[in-house]
Amino acid sequence: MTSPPSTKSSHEPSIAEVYRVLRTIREFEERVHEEFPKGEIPGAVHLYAGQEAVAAGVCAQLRPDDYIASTHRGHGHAIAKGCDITAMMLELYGKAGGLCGGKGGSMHIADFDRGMLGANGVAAGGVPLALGAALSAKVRGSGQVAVAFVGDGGVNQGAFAESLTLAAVWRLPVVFVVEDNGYAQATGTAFHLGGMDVAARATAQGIPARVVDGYDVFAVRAAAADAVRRARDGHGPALLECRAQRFFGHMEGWDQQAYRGAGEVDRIRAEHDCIQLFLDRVTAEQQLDAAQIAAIDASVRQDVERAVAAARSAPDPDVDSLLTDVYVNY
Ligand SMILES: Cc1ncc(C[n+]2csc(CCOP(=O)(O)OP(=O)(O)O)c2C)c(N)n1
Repeated sequence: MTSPPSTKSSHEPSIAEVYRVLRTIREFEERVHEEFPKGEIPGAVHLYAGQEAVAAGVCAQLRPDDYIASTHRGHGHAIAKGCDITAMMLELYGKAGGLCGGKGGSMHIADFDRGMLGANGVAAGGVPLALGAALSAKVRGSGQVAVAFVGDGGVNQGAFAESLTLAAVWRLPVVFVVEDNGYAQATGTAFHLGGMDVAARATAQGIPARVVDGYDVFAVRAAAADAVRRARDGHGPALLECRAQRFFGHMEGWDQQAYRGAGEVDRIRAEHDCIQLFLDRVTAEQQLDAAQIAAIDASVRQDVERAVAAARSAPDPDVDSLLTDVYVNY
């Protein structure tokens, strides 16, 4: 059912809820990294660890009926938007009961009930989907907002440039969240973006844009609050360029990172771990104590353990379901 128009930006999650999302994404990704070499997970898997603050900070500002469109590196977005992690894990393992019936895998996780319009194997493929959702929300007057997550490589696709133009011209309630993790596969941004800010491309089209420290969930949340409020109140699109590097290689099974500087990943893990930075701050400010943190950690570990166990023991999709939920039956 469509919610009535509202200028309220979100059900503001508590600090404990934000931590739970950050920790769940990290635990999910580290566990998939451990499980992948065992050979039971088919298809390509791109891990999001290191970038958790972006998904958690942005989705903290969204209503349950808002939309997100994701990328090939989409687990974090799905978790932050509230997708069930057992159903996600089943999907990764290609099992019946997965979010897409076990037919999509990591790069096609979608859950329309949560407003998750899908991960996407096509670089920038989700951006026009978010645009369409925003257009629909505007026409229906529903007060919903759509977020388009896109990588620094994806922004070099024509679909991204065209989407910026349409969003500006039609004043759509869409927020573009560019995740600059420093690399498109193995090509550094200094080369493929020529060292330029993506934010400048948006401002050139009259779209307000900010560069945000993507390791700082509080900074992301504040920037997202402004952008989402603006969109919801009918003032049109905004863009956030969030900078945070990933911990793992481009994709599982192809984890070599020779294109990164010596010690680069170790330094990021030691100095720019968004979860450690979050914990440093919330413990110093006495917003969470050690017992609360330990309880969340233990409960998340159990959830992920249960998800993996369920996925490993679940049956494959029934052969009778082969031709359901697909666009074309040959
Ligand atoms: C249209 C298209 N061209 C090429 C590819 C191959 N490809 C997969 S991931 C990727 C890099 C994407 O980089 P970025 O958007 O920065 O995301 P990141 O992997 O860094 O998170 C490319 C080129 C693709 N998936 N889609």
